[in-house]
Amino acid sequence: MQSHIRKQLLDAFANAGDDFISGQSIAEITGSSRTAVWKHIEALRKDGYTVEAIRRKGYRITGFPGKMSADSIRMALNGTTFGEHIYYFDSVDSTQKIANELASNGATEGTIVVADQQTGGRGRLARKWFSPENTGVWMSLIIKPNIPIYQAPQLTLLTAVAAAKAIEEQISIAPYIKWPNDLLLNNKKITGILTEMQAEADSIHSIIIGIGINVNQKQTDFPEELQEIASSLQIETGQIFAREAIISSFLRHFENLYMVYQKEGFAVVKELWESYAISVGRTITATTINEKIVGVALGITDQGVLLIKDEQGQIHNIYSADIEI
Ligand code: BT5
Repeated sequence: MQSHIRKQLLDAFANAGDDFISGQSIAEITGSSRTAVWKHIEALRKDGYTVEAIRRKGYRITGFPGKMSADSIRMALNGTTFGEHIYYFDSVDSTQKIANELASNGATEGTIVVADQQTGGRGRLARKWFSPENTGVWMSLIIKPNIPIYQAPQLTLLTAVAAAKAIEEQISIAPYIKWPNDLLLNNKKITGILTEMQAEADSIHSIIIGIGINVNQKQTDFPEELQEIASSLQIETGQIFAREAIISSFLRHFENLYMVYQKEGFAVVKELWESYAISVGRTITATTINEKIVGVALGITDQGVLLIKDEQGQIHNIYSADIEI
């Protein structure tokens, strides 16, 4: 579409606000035939606009490029049954909080909660997750796996693999996974994962998977304390990405892996996880609540426990720690 026609069309939509513009009017504005109107609408959609079309009423814009909506996410979903129920918020305390409430109230598997901005985004151990507007994927996914509670940590690892695959698909660079739940590019954190569980007695009711992916931030968008340790897809590639495409890709990879996992167990996920892991075979330092262990990371067990062999040859099982490489 020629740029002056595009501008006239966008101006007309802006003036119409929430009202629809008829196909006839669009034909007049664009100087095209009635049957060519859809081409202009498709051109806008390709540019990232969400255009609602209703027969006999016409068209109106309900979403803008960069500005997400439940509709823009729904339109991007592809090859996944997850995301049938989408709860979208421009600004929210934490998507984990909302998803936990939804799960308590019977939300089904595959329900997602997405926010453009979080004012109280959280990490593990009451840490904060920086979640500014317009730049990242801040999402919680509800799943209801039929597995014993002790296997739940495997889903954090499965999530890391799905996120790594989604990012690799977008930028053609494979991120590294740092045990248990960080994704790194150039040694800087681009994604964090937080898994929470609702369980009764010995059975899992729901698992809420929170994932934060830094997408379109510039380095200066990060607060000082994160400047050295955080990065985004834009910083690493110089490109801007549609967050909807990343959500779609993540859900597709997650669902595929999850199906294999439920049928065949953890082995496939474990192998993939180790192929993305930065630490396997390298000397790392694990700081647990009680001690500091330096040694070679051997891999993970089926329970997602990290194995480190120290200089004396002793093997340590690491359940929870901060890792330095
Ligand atoms: C995590 O915790 O990495 C889990 C982050 C999960 C965030 C998602 S967003 C959607 C959902 N809703 C929520 O409220 N949370 C989830 P942890 O491993 O504890 O790492 C937290 C640490 O990462 C912080 O202490 C900072 O050092 C660093 N950090 C905070 N914000 C960051 C960001 N945007 N990018 C990179 N690093 C960050």
